[in-house]
Amino acid sequence: MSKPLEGIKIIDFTHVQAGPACTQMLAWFGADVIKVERPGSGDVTRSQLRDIKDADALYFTMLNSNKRSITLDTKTAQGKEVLTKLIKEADVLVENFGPGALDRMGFSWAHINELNPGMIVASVKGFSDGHHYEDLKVYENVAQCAGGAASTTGWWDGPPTVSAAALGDSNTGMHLAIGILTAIIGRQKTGKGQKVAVSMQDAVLNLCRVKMRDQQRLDRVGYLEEYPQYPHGEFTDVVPRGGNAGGGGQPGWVLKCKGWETDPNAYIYFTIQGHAWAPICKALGKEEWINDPAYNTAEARQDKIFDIFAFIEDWLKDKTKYEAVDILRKFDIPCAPVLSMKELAECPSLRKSGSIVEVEHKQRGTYLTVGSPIKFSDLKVEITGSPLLGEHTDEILAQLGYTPEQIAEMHAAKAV
Ligand code: CAO
Repeated sequence: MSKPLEGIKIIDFTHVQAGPACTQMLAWFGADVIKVERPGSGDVTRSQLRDIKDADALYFTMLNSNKRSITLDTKTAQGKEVLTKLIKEADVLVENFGPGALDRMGFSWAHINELNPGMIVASVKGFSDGHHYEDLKVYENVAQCAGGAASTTGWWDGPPTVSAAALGDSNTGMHLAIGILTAIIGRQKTGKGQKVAVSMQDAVLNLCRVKMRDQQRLDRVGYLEEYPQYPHGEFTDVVPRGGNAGGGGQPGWVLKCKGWETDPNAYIYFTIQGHAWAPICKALGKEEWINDPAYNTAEARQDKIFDIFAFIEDWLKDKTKYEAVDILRKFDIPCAPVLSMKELAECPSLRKSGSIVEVEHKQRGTYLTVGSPIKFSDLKVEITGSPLLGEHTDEILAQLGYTPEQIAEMHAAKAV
């Protein structure tokens, strides 16, 4: 079966996580993604946090599957010539170098556009063009701090806290993928390429949209009723950190289950959905709360929400997180066990759906990776191992029309 992005050629000039996550997803869906790496070392993640001596690290293999790799020193004349040829025949160039690096290399947007007017140039930077921090280099947690995630995450009496989820890196890559696909569709109508840019700060902020909602509510009324600070605590003029509170209109909290004293993940997340109040009371054996005016509206429950959570924790104390969810699911209560990475890695449902997959790698044997979270009725996403450094250099050069002699000369000159 032909894949939807087959025929789209992407120059993958990305490194670390934000860019590679974007191009990996496009490769899964059929694009020919050519990862361009510096000879000798390649993407820094090949050697970062290694668990097997001299083998590509999982950091690299889990972000670069389904790609081809060419090594190219793009600061040499020969390297520039090869990159120029690639640009002339590719559809998209994706990069996430530090600000100005592509220009310094001699491949400004204007020059690329001249070489190939249909080319889409997609970039990740820490901050957007023209921003007063546009010159800054940025990593994940820097972006989480600059994008509003850190100031609104964690405990009210603790410092700003970053999330383990890659809101700055992979999330920015996903935004960029949407931008690239949009530009490809745009090009079908106009024939013209364009520049697509996503800043990590903007991508984080986009996911913190509800916190910007809360800032405006706070400005207007002076409190936020779904936060643990309401009604007993104090609000200042900025959105506070809300611990594990539900961010929407449904109060929720992480609650202890049987075994929490020794198992750091023996918890469930429990949501008190307004219209599920009666089933919640039935599940907890507290039917007298169903029509009690002190409990039967969200407003009435607000000042005793933590007493209610304490009651539920008492109900949970003789149930494992799995047993608890098995009971609560029968009452249609939104909840889930808190799952560790080990539990996720071993989860039969995730294996069955292809969300966790084992793939072959030439150096590592098999390794586990996260498969496509997007499922299609007409596309089976197959994950293949990441390429070794320069594994496809000769093949790609030959496809560009270089003879074996010219390729050997480039190797000798260390241009590839
Ligand atoms: N051949 C020759 N030179 C190459 C090359 C190649 N194949 N590939 C890269 N280079 C050069 C670049 O041209 C650049 O050179 P100059 O600085 O001399 O112009 C240099 O290598 C690396 O540039 P860099 O600034 O991208 O690298 P860094 O390690 O100092 O910074 C990072 C890394 C991630 C902080 C920076 O790239 C960045 O801010 N990127 C944008 C934001 C981003 O994506 N961050 C997320 C990363 S995931 O956590």
